[in-house]
Amino acid sequence: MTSHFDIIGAPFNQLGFVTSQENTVDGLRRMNEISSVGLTDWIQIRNDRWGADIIDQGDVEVSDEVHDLISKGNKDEALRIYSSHLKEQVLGSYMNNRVPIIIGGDHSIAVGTIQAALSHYQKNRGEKIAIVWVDAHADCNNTLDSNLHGKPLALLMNQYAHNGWSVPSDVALKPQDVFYVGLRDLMLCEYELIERLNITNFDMMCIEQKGFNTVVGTLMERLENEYDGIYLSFDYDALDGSLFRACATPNVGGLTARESLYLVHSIASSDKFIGAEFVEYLPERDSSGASKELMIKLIDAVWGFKS
Ligand code: 6HN
Ligand code: MN
Ligand code: MN
Ligand code: MN
Repeated sequence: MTSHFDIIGAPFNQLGFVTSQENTVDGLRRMNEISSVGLTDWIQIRNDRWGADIIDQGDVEVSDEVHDLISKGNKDEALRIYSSHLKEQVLGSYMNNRVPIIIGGDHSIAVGTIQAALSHYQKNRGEKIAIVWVDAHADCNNTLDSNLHGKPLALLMNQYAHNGWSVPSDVALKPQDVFYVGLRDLMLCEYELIERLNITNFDMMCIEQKGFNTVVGTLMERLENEYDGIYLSFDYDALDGSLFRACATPNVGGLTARESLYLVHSIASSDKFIGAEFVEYLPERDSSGASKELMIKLIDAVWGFKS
């Protein structure tokens, strides 16, 4: 498989349980006091020595208008506007036949990225797109409680009928096209939604019972047989929070570094892979640098795992 990749930074950290004014994407790009290597160096090595084609397209900045809306408490409108900017940037990659790899930001950015993927592939081309959602959480909280980073799947599936949220049917995400991996911290409303909509759920109990390799095999077989395209949404907190705590909502009992690398590589090496996002990592909580190293490895696992 030869692919051309765009890195798109989405440093929007306003709608999580912990907000951050730091540019979380730059924290990964740069070498700094916690690490002797950054994503930028790593990309250069892949391009220069391994013949990859990866372009860092920079960030979709948070505009003054969006900042203003947040400071006035209008978070829904802030997300709508930021998502529409991010969607345009991701669509730009698709128009140029490139594969977008988006780095967050909190998980609310998925509203923009997944709208772009569904608009390009599902609406314009009539293709079937699967969304693999790797997370400790289900992110389909359809109540008004809590923060918008816990609701992107409810918004995308038209299950959040509050504050003017609705998605046109041709770009709405169908519940049967969602594949959860790694869940272990659900709200009751999410549990009920997953049951009612019958969403495929390879949660941590299922992973423990069947073994990770079997789960990844079953997942990939379904994706390869039933879909035209596969998009990966990877929330850092899917990782085991006893070791990886550099996020707003660390949670113990999750994926190991090795499992997550294997999962990302399995998905990205499919010819059907159409893009990914890596979200929720907060450099200011990463005192050892272990999480930064793993984040860079996870992103790098998208274009190659030649070791
Ligand atoms: N995330 N379900 C919880 C809530 O507050 O709605 C946690 C959400 C976490 C969201 O980590 O992307
Ligand atoms: Mn999430
Ligand atoms: Mn999460
Ligand atoms: Mn291909």
